[in-house]
Order: sequence, then structure tokens, then C-alpha cells
Amino acid sequence: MKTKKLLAPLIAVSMVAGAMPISNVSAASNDPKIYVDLHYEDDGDIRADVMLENVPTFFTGSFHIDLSDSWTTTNNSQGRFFTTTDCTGSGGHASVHEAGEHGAFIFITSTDMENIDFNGRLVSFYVAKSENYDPNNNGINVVYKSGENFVDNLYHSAPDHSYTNLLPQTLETTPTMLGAYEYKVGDVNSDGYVDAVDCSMVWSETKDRSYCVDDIKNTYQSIFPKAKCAAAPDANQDNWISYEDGDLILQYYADMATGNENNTNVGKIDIFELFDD
Ligand SMILES: [Ca+2]
Ligand SMILES: [Ca+2]
Repeated sequence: MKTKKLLAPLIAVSMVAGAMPISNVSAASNDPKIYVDLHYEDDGDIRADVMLENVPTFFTGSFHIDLSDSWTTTNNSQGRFFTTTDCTGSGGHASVHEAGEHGAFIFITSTDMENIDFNGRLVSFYVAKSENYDPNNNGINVVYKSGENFVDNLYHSAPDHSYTNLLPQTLETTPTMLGAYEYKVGDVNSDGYVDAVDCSMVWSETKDRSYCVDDIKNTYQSIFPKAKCAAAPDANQDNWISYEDGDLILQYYADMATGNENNTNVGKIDIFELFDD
């Protein structure tokens, strides 16, 4: 009976849960950074979003991404290797090319040689686990490469048509991805189910306080000892573990048990990237 009473006001709460999950890269700093954000799509494809943050405007650029031995580039189930979206509207274009067995090469240009703000999701491509997949060594990072006929760069042009390469300084302030951890949203004890046990674990730890996922990314096991990562208890993926996340977990469990639809991200497989920042 108590449960029934409790569930009624939760419908309004669960409506916010469909929002795009925010990145777990620290937002505190204004340093320029380029990083990869991994997502499981509903059909099981793993999408790698190439993200730019606080990078000054530039007019052309190219850089390499090291997928580590754990990943290879692949086509998604619709046969697409990459998708370019966000920068297209601002007069820019980005493309992804295979670079060796465990690498990708990104090429970006403005269509009229003008400096453009490319921040946000630059481009996305698809990855698959390699036969050497190692969950403890699977970071995907931008690397600086140069060769006899090329050098990786992000070129900002000055009014006198001189160029500055922004890439070295950007990589200096970009955090390194140490690992990417698969988890089920809301599965706090990592038993594969999102149920009342997970709900009670969240409620018992959040009676008096909330936890920022970023703050406990290395120490979460002292609070949620069996969780696969700090983000697992964060049911609405707002970067905070709070009492409401327990509510959403219980709502999900109740919906599954009663055959109701649940449109939140709870129960979905996601990937938490651990950075060294
Ligand atoms: Ca569980
Ligand atoms: Ca939350």
C-alpha cells in the first residue's frame, strides 16, 4: 500500500529522464579539450562522439584518434561508418577515416576558409570491441601525429592570413581517458537487474545528501561497493546521485513488474568514461 502511494507523484519526475545524458568530463575548467564520449545506441551499436569544448575558432583541422587495442572502427547496423551533424549548419564539415587497425583520422574544414566555432559534438563514428578487448585498457584518446607529408593541426587564421596551430595547446589541457566502463543505468549492485535492492541502496545513501558523480568517480566503491562505476546509481543521468534517483529506479521496477511502458534511460546499457582530470 505504501508503495502505491509513493508511485503516484513519480510520473512527473520521470518525464525529465529522457533528457540527453550530460558528459562526465569536468565542466569546471574553461580549458580547451577534445575527447570521445561513447554511447550504446538502442540497437546495440556503439557510437563514439568526438566532442570539442572551449576550443578557439579555427578554419581547418585534422587529428588522429587512438582506439587502443580494445576497439576497432566499424559500420553500424545501418551500414554507416560515421555521421556528421552538428557543425554542418555552421558552414563546417567533418569526416572520419580509418587510420590503421586501431585508429581513426578526423578531418574538419569550414567551407569558406573562415574561423568557425566547432565546439560541441563534432562528428560521430562507430566502434566495436576487438578480439583483444581489455576493460582495464580501453581508453580512446586524441593523439598528435606528424609525418613527412602531414602534421595534425587545428589552424586558426589571423587577419594577416598567418596560421596558428591550436592542437598542441588543446591536447595539453585535454584529459586522458583511462577507461570506459559498461554499466546498466540504475543497477547499483551489478547483478544485471534494476530492482528494489538497487532502489534501497540509493535511498539509504541519499537520505541526507546527494553525491556528484564526478566527485566520487574514483571513490564510489566506499559508498556503492558493488557498482560498476560512479554513474550506475544516477538513474536520470544528471550527474548527481540523489533520493530522486531511487524513486526512478523503483518506478522502473514497478513498470517492469506491471507490464507498463517506461520511457526513462533506467535499465539501458551505457558507458562511463573515466578521465584523469
Ligand atoms: Ca541490481
Ligand atoms: Ca541523478
